[in-house]
Amino acid sequence: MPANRHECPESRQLFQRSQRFIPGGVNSPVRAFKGVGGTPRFIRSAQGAFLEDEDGHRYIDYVGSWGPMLLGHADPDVIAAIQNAAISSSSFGAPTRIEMQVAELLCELVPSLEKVRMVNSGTEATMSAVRLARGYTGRDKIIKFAGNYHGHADFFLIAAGSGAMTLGKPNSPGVTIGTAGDTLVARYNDLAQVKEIIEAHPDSVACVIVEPVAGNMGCIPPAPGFLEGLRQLCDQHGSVLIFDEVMTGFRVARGGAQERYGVMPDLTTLGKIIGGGLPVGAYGGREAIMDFVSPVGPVYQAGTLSGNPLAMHAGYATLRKIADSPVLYEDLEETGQALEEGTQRNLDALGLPYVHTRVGSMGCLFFSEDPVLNYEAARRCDTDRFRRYFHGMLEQGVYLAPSQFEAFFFSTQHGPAEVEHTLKAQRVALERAHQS
Ligand code: HOZ
Repeated sequence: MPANRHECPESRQLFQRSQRFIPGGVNSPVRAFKGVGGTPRFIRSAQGAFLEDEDGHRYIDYVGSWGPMLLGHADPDVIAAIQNAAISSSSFGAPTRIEMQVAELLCELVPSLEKVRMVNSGTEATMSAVRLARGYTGRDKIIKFAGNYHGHADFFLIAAGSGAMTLGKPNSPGVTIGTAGDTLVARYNDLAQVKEIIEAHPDSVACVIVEPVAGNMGCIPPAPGFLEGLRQLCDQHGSVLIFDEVMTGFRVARGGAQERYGVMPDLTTLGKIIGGGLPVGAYGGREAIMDFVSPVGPVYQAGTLSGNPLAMHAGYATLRKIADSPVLYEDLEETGQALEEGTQRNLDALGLPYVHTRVGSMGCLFFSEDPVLNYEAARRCDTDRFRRYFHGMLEQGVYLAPSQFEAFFFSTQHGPAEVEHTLKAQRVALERAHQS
């Protein structure tokens, strides 16, 4: 194993080979390290809070597969559930007991869910939820927020966050003018603007879709009253309120952001954690709306691998642990506080006025001296300093998302020792990021 994490000959060689057969060498753009430069580390295994790359370097993981790994990697109960399920075949394309149990548990744990439909990814969940909102209201337009990311369906790739923001392409070619015209974009945390837009399109807005905690332009919490205001506006104008909780579901509280902030959407989209690391998505909400979905209602949506038994067993094992532990979210909060306080101490010691956000076990260090409440403010961050900080952390064994415009996530397996190492590394990385 090379002594220096800077050297990664195996990853470099694999990346070169991958680029011959996979666009950009990756299966999701932000993984290519374009936002920070250098060679993406090819990961061969992970355990608990740690990743190991193909060169044998170990890292404390703050990506968590972009959110799903709330319990850490290779949780023994989740692995056992997958192994046991696989013995009985990996797919039936027919109803199963386990998908019913997952649906039951989701409706028990997520306050606004009365019925839920399983799909295979967050993108599928948000895309289907919007189709349902349109079918239910008989309206075409949707309101989304600049810098929110809801997967890659055409009508979401307008002012999109995440990889689209990292690569500076918030509007994708390939999205027709007609499709783009039905997406109305508002500023995150700006209720007055949503009101203006919704009033300018009377009886036309099918839904407002929002990340209740934005996690795809860094991590930006909702301003006080923002979510409540969206609820009111949707009620006044007969629009469906969709919380995209793919990232925040079971992350910021057991019942997601809706529980944490006490605001109930009409529809909720889920993914990531509910699949225990296997590909999964779900959308659900009020029965009256969900019963518009085929085969009960006229809005069509289907999928060969929907409710896949391996994903359902992994998801159920994860959700069961979450449901049964009385202290899981308190423990995560404690870890989060230690990270937050330590980061503030590091920033103060170095006289850096940067902004640190955190909601539950997700957060972000913005290289910005001003508060970051929306897309424009996130865009103004010093991405060059972030790049140096990122590489400083990587060299010291801390794996962050390779973009200023992604959140960090930690798991129940991140304990005091991992926090201590992270904060020490952070101090050094911040110092280095500021050496000219
Ligand atoms: N858009 C995802 C994070 N916000 C990235 C997913 C991935 O690259 O795996």
